[in-house]
Amino acid sequence: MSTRSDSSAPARRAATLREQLREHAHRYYVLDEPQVPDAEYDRLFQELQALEAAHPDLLTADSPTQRVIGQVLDGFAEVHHTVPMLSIRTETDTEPTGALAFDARVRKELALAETDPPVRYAAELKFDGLAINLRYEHGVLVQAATRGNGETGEDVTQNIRTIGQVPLRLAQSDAAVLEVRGEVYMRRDAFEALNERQRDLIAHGARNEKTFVNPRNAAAGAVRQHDPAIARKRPLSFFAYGLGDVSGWDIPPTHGELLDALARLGLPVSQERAVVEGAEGLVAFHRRIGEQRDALPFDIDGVVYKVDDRALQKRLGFVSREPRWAVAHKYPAQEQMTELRAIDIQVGRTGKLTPVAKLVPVFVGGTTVSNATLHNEDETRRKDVRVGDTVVVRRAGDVIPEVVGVVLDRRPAHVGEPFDLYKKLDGKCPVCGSAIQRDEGEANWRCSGGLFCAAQRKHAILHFASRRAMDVEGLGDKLVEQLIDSGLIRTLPELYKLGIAKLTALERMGEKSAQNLIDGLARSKQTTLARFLFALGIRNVGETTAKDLARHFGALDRLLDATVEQLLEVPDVGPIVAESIRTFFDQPHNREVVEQLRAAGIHWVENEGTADTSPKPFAGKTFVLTGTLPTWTRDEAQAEIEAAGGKVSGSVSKKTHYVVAGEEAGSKLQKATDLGIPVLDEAGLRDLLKAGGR
Ligand code: D41
Repeated sequence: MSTRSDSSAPARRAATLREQLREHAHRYYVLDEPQVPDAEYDRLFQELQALEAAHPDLLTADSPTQRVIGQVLDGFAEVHHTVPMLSIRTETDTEPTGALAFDARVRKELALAETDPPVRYAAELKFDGLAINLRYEHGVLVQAATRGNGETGEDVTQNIRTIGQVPLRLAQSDAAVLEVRGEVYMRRDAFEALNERQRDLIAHGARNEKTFVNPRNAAAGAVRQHDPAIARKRPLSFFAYGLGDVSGWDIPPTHGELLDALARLGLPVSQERAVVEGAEGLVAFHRRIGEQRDALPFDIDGVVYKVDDRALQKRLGFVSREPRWAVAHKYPAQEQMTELRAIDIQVGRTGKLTPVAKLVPVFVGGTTVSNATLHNEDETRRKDVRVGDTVVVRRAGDVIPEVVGVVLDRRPAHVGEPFDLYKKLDGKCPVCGSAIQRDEGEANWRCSGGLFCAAQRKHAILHFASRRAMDVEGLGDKLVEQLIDSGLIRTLPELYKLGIAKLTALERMGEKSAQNLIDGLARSKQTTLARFLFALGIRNVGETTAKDLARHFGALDRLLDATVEQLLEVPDVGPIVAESIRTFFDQPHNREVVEQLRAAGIHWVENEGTADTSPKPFAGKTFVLTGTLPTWTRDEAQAEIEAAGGKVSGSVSKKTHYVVAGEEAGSKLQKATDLGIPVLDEAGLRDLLKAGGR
């Protein structure tokens, strides 16, 4: 047995830890793509620190514990910080005792006696983003830089300029130099929207795109994005919390007043802050913000306490780049690792099939999580998530928990197969057994059962009854819920069999409302083929397509048996729509529902659309409506356009012929202008109708 320290068990462990920490730090700082949650990184780091403390001979100069993390990367100009950007000490004890310990330390350093009054603190949020220095000269933003290693950061002025909240010029300040420090972060809604867009791009075959594991990584990626046009599409926010270099400006005497002064200059400062007294005040703030954490629109990983009085701050000074007068008091981590036991498939109310991870329960962001979404098949495959893997779970805000990645280092030998949704379900909806389908360029598999599928029933009935579909008066959200949950109806056609006695047996259902519903149902039976088709909720068949189909086929039976080729003859019906229609009518239960509805007395005049011989001056023209018109509602304007043979689309593209814009028209108007598409107001539309579309 060798006694040399570099082959002992602690030495081998230290080497492994260093290697892992280096790899994780590279993924985190350079690739913006961490593999393990911060909490796990911290655990490894602390283990190494403890090991090195117990065996000082194992300490190496290049150990990650000896380095101030953060690196300057290629591609951006270096910025030397005139005043170094310090770090903040972290209190990892997430209990109130963490606040007590900080107050005790401050009192001790200041040599205060127990009888001395409480210390006053400024308490604020700890935003989970990226520290940035904004340099204003004579009130004008001249430079924005990342923290880097605290001494030297990167010049990211171009990207920071895209943040609308960051003033390019300060309100009433001619200070020669005013450096404002703060955190750039991404709101949770912006993050979700960004990832949704990324998933969509990936589903459409974009190869270089990825999703981000959390808002902080998305923000870091956006700030260091080399193309400012891309940075602009990743909406960031900013909160100010301190100062750097200052000359020609009187710094207020307390931190609380400093934040007020920054807000008056037009800088964003969080409203969630307070000046509090002593340890008790800190504990109360920590608790109050902890309760609000999920409801905040952005992630925080803790709160920050700062001695309020600047004179006291000076007395306290700092040790190894960390001020003694400030501390970050953490909350339970929002990301944790756990083991994936199984992957279930959930059917949503619109028929969307979502893979759901069944996990070994884990405490994340303050609650125990045992299920987490995997979003869709592409996402699951791209991350290569397999049963038996150790995965990273994120739970933040009231968003459903999600699996953000796999810790490949921990993959066991007996891991499961790559995920294959179709194979797993044998092509059938797990709720109703109907065929599942996935359109090209669509990220999600769906159940084609629609009206028949129990998971989609409530949604399908609501859609069926909606104003633009069968227009059943008196049948809303609550009632549908009651009808299904009470078991009064199980399928759509049963709606038309409801009698007054059964209805009045429902809670809060008087005779009058019951009669109203029955009358509403009776009235809805006289309809049009287009409305009926739209009401069926066939995937990809919206109102316009339903009208096209009704006009083209004239009779339901001709449509029921139309081949894909015949469907493709309908103007504006492409392969995806044709396939959806065919799949829908190929399901025996859907045919059955259609027959039962006809048997219940639903009827329309066949060949109504085809018999329409009125002039169609707008034939082949596509319109987009945006904003509020002075007299016509959106529906009325649409009806006028359609009566003249035109189409109304939801989004502006090169194929749009006219945009009709009213009051408060937004991005669609902008896009029309950009593309050089003619823009009409209501009067212009009326003129065009009169002129017959010329
Ligand atoms: O919200 C934050 N992440 C935050 C970070 C904050 N509210 N206050 C901070 N205060 C400081 C000192 C005390 C050094 C002025 C900080 C940071 N520093 C900080 N963030 C990253 C490195 C340092």
